[in-house]
Formats: sequence, C-alpha cells, structure tokens
Amino acid sequence: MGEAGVRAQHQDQADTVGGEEQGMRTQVAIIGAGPAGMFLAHLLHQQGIAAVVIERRDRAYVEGRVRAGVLEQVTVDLMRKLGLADRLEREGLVHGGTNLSLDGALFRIDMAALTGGSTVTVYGQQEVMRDLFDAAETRDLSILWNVDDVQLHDLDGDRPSVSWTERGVARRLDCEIVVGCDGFHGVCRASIPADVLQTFERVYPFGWLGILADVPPVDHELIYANHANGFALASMRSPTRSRYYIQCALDDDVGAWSDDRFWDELCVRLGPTLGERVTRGASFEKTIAPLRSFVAEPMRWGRLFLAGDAAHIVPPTGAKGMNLAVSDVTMLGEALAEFFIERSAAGIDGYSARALARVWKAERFSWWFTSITHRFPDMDGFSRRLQMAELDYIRTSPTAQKTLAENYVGLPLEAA
Ligand code: FAS
Ligand code: PHB
Repeated sequence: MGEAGVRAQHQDQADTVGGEEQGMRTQVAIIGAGPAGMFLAHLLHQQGIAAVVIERRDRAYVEGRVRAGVLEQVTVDLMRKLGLADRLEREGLVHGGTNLSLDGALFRIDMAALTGGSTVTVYGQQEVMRDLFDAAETRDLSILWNVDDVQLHDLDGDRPSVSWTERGVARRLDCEIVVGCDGFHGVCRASIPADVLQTFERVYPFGWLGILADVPPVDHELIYANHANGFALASMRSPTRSRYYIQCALDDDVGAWSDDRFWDELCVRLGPTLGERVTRGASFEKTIAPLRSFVAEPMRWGRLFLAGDAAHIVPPTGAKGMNLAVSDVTMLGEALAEFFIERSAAGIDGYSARALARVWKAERFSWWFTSITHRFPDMDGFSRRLQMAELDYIRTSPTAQKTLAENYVGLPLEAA
C-alpha cells in the first residue's frame, strides 16, 4: 500500500474540524523505519496493537544504506516468528565458525562446537530491510515517509503526541506510547530531560573503510585480521559478493583510496597466503564509518521508550549493532503486549533495566574485540605485546575461544 493508502487508512482516525485535518490517533507511535522501528512495527501488528511508523526519509534511502552483515540467532528467530524468513532461509549463509589472523597467521574459532550448535547467519541489513518493507506493504502496516520536524509532546503524561510537517502541512498523532527508533542522530533521546539522561561514550581514534565488490569472498567464513598496519575484515554478502573493511585514520579521505590501493593494503593485512587468494575487482560502494561505543540511560522516560541506535552504539567489530536493536524491540514488544492486552505496566517498567543488561554485555564484547584487533595510534611496545599475547591465548585456549564464541553468536536474551 503506498502513501495514499496509508493516508486513507488514517483518515478514518483523523479528527476533522471544518474539514481541516487536525490529527490522527493510534496506540504506539514509532519514530524511525530502520531495523528497530520496523521489527517493532511487525511485532505490534502481530499482537493486534495499532502503531504508526514516522520516517523522515523514504524507503529507497533506508533500504539503500549498506550496514550490518551478520545476524545473531536472536534476529533469525525473530524473522522466523514474524513470518519474514523465507528469503533468509534461501539466501542466508549460516556460519559455524569465524577466523582470526595475527600478522597473517590464521586460526579458526569453531563457534558451533564451542556453543552447543549456535551459529550466525550472513545476510545484509539491506536484505533485512527489504523483507521488512515488503511484508509491511502486504500487511498494511502504517508508515509515513518523508516527514520533517518531528517533535514529541507530553511524554510525562498518559496522553503523549507526536507532531511533524509533511510538505509544509502541520500534522499530529495522539498516542499512548512513543518509541524512539530514530537512530544515533534522531530527536527522541534528546527529548529526555538532561537531568534524567546519562550518557557513556568512547570514540575510537580510527574508522573503517569498507567496500562492496562483486567478486567471490577470499574464504567461506569471516576473517578478522590484526596486522601491524592495522585491522582488516574479510566478510561477504553472498558467494559472489564480498564485503571488505580496513582500519583507516579518522581524517582519511575515501577519495584517496583507489580500488588498487585498497586491494593492495587489504592483501598486506590479510598476510601473504590469504592475500594471494583475494579476488580483486571494481568496488561499487566505498565509504568510511567512524567507530564509537555509546550508551544512553535510561532507555525509558514517561511514555517514551528508546530502542536500537537511539539508545546505544557499538563499534561494528562484534557485529552487534543491528542485533542489539532487534533484542531491544523483542523485549519492548513483550512489554507493550503486557501493557495493552493484559493492562499490566510491569513489563514497560522493567524494560530499560532488562534491555541495558544485554546492551552493556554487547558493549563490553564489542569494545574488547576492537581493542585486541585494531592498531591504536598511541600503542607502545608493551600494549602491542599485550594484544599479541591475548590473541595467542585465544588461539591456544578452548576456554578463551568459548568466551569469544558465546559472545559473538549472541548471548541469550536473559542472563541465565
Ligand atoms: P537506524 O539508524 O538504522 O534507523 C533510524 C531511522 O530513523 C532511519 O531510517 C532515519 O532516517 C530515521 N530518523 C532519524 N531521525 C529521524 C527523525 N527526526 N524523524 C523521523 N525519522 C528519523 N551494525 C552491524 O551489526 N554491523 C555492521 O557492519 C554495521 N555497520 C554500520 C555502518 C554504519 C556507517 C553505521 C552508521 C552503522 C552500522 N551498523 C552496523 C550499525 C547499524 O546496523 C545499526 O545498529 C542499525 O541500523 C540500528 O538500527 P536502528 O536502531 O533502527 O537505527
Ligand atoms: C559486514 O559484513 O558488514 C560485517 C560483518 C562482521 C562485522 C562487521 C561487519 O563484525
């Protein structure tokens, strides 16, 4: 259903005075149509809870962003539960292991063996968003695209609302709950009073230069490489499409990285054996992303709830970003079902603490995994040898490998 359909669907909920639309009503207003917002919209739809997604861009923009590549079991399970996993089952690449490399010396972590069979699935965020949006159209989920100037109102009461403009026309949505799924640069986190909100942050002194190229991956699994020149990651999107990253300076200019320069540096960092196996080709996407660890607490204020990047950011090393958004909305979806169906506030009252318990464990793992695989500008000989000792410990200790494996595949939603 296109935008007109959405508008028509809400017309019957609109209050009109003198024919001028004054606003709409729903139960849950979701700000942002990224993974957090769209998974939540599908979860609420499955529970029969009315929701409207309000997105400032259009579908093509959101679906076109090249971001996450690895799904934890939590995410795969949710896609199956929501009936969104048909293409994932056909096209997703199930990985039972991952690989670390230190100056070219490769070793494998058998995650499935170390975790009783847990795996990860390689399936790009773009594909996840396509599945979410296609199903949203089929299921008549309400999404308002291209909105401007979103503002939240009366969050500390029991009748919050959201206002925005669409092609210059002022609009308003009355609701009972607002969920901020508007990412790190959104407006929802900033709606929590400064004397309530606490933030915690680490900004890393480097970025990731990533490319996409239609060439076969160098290996059938991922490779995280620690090299004296810096970090590199060999990933993929399919057996014919590779996703590679190399650590770069924060002020690096992507225009200064020709494909040849990128391939040469990647092959150095992967080491001579793997480097010789790399298939080169023209990149069709090349970007630099900064790395940060960030958490905002609490993830709830009054009738406003935060989920995903609106509340937390992890360096992509641990492949946790999108998966954390999914675990947030899985918990929040349960809490909102209790609130609207069982009329119990226990779930929403416990949401922030429950979500943060898993968020901080993912923050710790992502920070640790970044710290042992990247070259820090201020590293001295001592810290470099500590890194090498830690990697050698992981290489030789099944206990150390089990710790890495259980965090990489994703910890359970609840701490045991
Ligand atoms: P998102 O940022 O995805 O979505 C927020 C949505 O809200 C957007 O559609 C935005 O347009 C909308 N919005 C913002 N402000 C608004 C407003 N005022 N009004 C209305 N709408 C508004 N994760 C991994 O696991 N692996 C990776 O390799 C990886 N790489 C990444 C690379 C980059 C460059 C970035 C930025 C992130 C990367 N991530 C990665 C993390 C990423 O996948 C996020 O964790 C994931 O997109 C989080 O989803 P959301 O919380 O939905 O936020
Ligand atoms: C990716 O394929 O984009 C990817 C995979 C694993 C990571 C980060 C990014 O840790």
